[in-house]
Amino acid sequence: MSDMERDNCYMRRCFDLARLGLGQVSPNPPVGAVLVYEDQIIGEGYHRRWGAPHAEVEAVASVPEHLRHLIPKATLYVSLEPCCVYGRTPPCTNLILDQGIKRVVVSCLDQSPEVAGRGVALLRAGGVEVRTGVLEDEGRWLVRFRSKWATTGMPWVILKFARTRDGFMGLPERQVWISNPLTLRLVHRWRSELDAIMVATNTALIDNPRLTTRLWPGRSPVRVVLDRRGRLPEKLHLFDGTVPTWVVTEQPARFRGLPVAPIELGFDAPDFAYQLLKELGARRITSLLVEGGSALLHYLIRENCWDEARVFTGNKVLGTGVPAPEVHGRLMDEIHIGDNLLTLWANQVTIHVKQG
Ligand code: AOF
Ligand code: ZN
Repeated sequence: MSDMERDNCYMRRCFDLARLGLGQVSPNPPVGAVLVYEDQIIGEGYHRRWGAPHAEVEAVASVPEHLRHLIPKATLYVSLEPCCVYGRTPPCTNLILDQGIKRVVVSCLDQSPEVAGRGVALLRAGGVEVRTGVLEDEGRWLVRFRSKWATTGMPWVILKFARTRDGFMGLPERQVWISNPLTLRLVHRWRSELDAIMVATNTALIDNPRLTTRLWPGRSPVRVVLDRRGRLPEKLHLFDGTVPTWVVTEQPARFRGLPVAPIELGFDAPDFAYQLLKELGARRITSLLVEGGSALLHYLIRENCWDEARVFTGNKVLGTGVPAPEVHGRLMDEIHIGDNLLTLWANQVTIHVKQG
């Protein structure tokens, strides 16, 4: 194996470890780390949940007693630039320097303004050899929620919808079933990995969704529902109090006594979408899944307030109905899942990270 292949190989292990923290670490990014001595992994770890030790700390702590003398001679691979500030935990740069580690390999820099390259600079100043940019596109993609939130104060917005083969989302006033059991479960997995999920009034009324993670282990995201005039009935699943639910409305008094937190916003404001995303960001929502309906999806696309789209196309043909939005972005992947085709898109305008 060449040096480059070796670095790529251990970085992939870091990514796999990092992904184990998805859905638990927000608003922190998922991060994985491995310690390698002479082509043997002597320790590895990942950031398990927000407030818990960082990946580097876990990796160092995992090295068994009889191998600890090798730590200063080992290379530390980390999927993200090590932090250099006292936050919930002490800086990882201190740990690396204290342990006498002399070589660190990093995928991408931490775009959080308090780090942003200073972690790497501190290590280099301390005599550590640091290689950055290993599988960088993939590394950036992994931390995209945190990067967008830390640099803009807004969540990463993922549009999700299903369309018929002839481009309709459904019939007016009626739900049309396009998903299959596999794609349904996949959506629940996505929910478990994201901070919040949003629907507008008509979807809440017509589908009466729960928006919970029932078909995959993990927690349910915060539910955000738009109800400008406060016309949603109290008996909806969204108001069952099982999951934190925020109602964006011009009529906050309407929701007194219900287990929901109103967010009062004027829907006519020209920058409504921006205000809404800023408000969610201020509440530490770093990722938002938008599940409909059609008007809300069209609106967010028109306002260019989306970052990623996950579109299911089923086999049904309706001939008429509610037109599905057109997504113009970079096609990242196409995956057949039973009778559905899943297409994954990235917004080329807002995107400041690329996929590997
Ligand atoms: C790392 N390793 O595993 C993670 C990092 O609030 P704190 O103390 O958890 O620190 C937040 C900072 O650490 C912030 O810059 C975030 O991007 C980074 N996360 N850093 O060295 C890790 N999860
Ligand atoms: Zn750290």
